[in-house]
Formats: sequence, C-alpha cells, structure tokens
Amino acid sequence: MERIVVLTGAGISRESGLDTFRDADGIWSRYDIADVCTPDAFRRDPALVDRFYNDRRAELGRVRPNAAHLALARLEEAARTGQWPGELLIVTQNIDDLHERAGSRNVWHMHGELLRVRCTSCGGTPEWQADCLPHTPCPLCGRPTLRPDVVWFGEIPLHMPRIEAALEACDLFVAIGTSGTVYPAAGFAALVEGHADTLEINQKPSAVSTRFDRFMTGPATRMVPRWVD
Ligand code: BV8
Repeated sequence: MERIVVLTGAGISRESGLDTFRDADGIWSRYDIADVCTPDAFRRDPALVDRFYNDRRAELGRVRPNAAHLALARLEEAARTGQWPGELLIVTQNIDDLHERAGSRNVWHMHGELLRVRCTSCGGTPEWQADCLPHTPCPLCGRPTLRPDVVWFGEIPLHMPRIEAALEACDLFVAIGTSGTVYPAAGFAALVEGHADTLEINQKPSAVSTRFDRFMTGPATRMVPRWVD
C-alpha cells in the first residue's frame, strides 16, 4: 500500500487562469502582504481586505480545474475503486475549490477556503459565493462580524496535527506548484526526510528543491498527468 501526500500551491491553478503570488505577474506584485493578508490589515482596513477576497472569489467563478487537478482526482478515484492499491491525500495551500471541482474528495485546505467566511462573534463558517463586506450580517447570528475564512500570516494553519501525522506515515511526498517560501508548508519535505521518497513538480526550482530526491520540470498540466499516468 503506497501512501502519497501531495502538497499543492498556487502554481497548480495557474493554468486555470488564477494568478500565483510570487511570479512576476503574481498577486504580491499588485498588493502588499501587510495590507491584505494579516490580521492587522483586516483590523486597519476591513473594506480593502474584503475587496481583495471578493475579487478573487468572483474570479474563481470564471475559471475551471485544469489537467493537473483532474489527474490527481483520477489517481484518488483509482484508489477508491481499488484499481490502484494506494492512498492519496491532497494538502493544499490554495484557497480555491479547483481540486474539489475536479472530483478530489480527500483535500485539506491548510490556509482556509475562499468560498467560506467565518463569523468572529458566533464562530460559524457559512459557505459564501457572493461579496462579503464589513457590514454584511452573519447569516447565523446576524452580527456584522464576518471575515474571510482564510489563514493570514501570523495565524495558525488548519489541520496541522493530522497533516503532520499523514507526513509521518507517507511513503511518497509530492510538492506541486509551490515556491517553498511559506512555512510550515515549506518545511514538509524536511519532515519526511529519511522515511519517504520526495518529488517536486514545478516550472523552476523552489526555495526548498534541495530537499527533494526527484524533480519534474514543466507546467503542471503536462507534468502531473505524466506523473500520475
Ligand atoms: C504560522 C492566505 C505558526 C490565503 C497565505 C521566518 C521563517 C519561517 C517562517 C516565518 C518567518 N517569519 C514569519 C514566518 C511565518 C510565516 C511565513 O512562512 N512567512 C514567510 C513569508 C517567511 N508563516 C505564517 O505566518 C503561517 N503561520 O507560521 O503560524 C505556526 C505554524 C505551525 C504550527 C503552529 C503555529 C501562516 C502562513 C499562511 C499565510 N497565508 N495565504 C490566501 O490569501 O491565499 S500564504 C500564501 O502563500 C498562499 O496561501 C499561498 O498558497 C502560499 C504559498 O505560496 P505558493 O502557493 O507557493 O505560491 P507562490 O506564488 O509563492 O509560488 C508559485 C509556484 O508555482 C512557483 O514555484 C512557480 O514556479 C510555480 N508555478 C507557476 N506556474 C506554474 C508553476 N508550477 C507548475 N506549473 C505552472 N504552470
């Protein structure tokens, strides 16, 4: 039984039309992290942060999963139907729903999800497709205390205990389309050193490529199907 953990980053969604963060035309070339991706930013200017996520939520409705997302969904389906004697877990840094729309079910979003908001009064996390503004009332408690349900810098990523357990138990760790610059995700390859094989799929080396045994260079839509099939 081969246990595979795949970590995905913004690069896997690039060919669906969603910008990455740190490529030349990336999101951080247009926004400063400190203005839109920290709790202080939200305290200081909630309307700006809400607009940043509203724009990305609207964009998500205009794009579709690509061949890389679909190939991972095929691999999970093969495991589910017994065609492949393995297990596949996708841990994603992405807040888009393209893995799910491609058919993947075993997906853990460690940085949260764009299509959910969180109420800081009642703690509810309703699904959310439309714009969310500072005065938008929580559908559960009615208070205007909604925020994007994402993990900002300085906040604790989701699912960490079970992610670490899955990494401890895996035989193969594959990183797809991530620059290896944001922790703790960037540290996962080091966590599996000694007990799992490692493969990085990217267009160019990441900040942690030296931690990987193998590297497949090229666009995810070409490389991921080649690896899966
Ligand atoms: C935490 C929100 C404690 C949602 C994001 C100093 C050292 C170490 C750590 C730190 C430090 N100072 C501060 C920290 C902690 C900090 C951190 O890591 N900072 C970095 C910048 C140094 N981390 C945190 O604060 C985290 N929390 O540490 O809490 C803790 C930890 C563990 C346990 C308990 C407590 C919280 C981090 C989460 C921040 N939120 N996003 C959103 O708005 O989306 S991060 C943001 O970066 C996104 O989530 C994104 O996913 C993530 C990583 O970026 P990538 O996905 O890798 O995207 P990027 O653009 O960088 O790269 C794209 C890649 O794709 C490139 O390699 C490119 O070559 C490739 N590519 C492009 N096109 C293609 C392609 N590949 C294939 N095919 C293509 N077509």
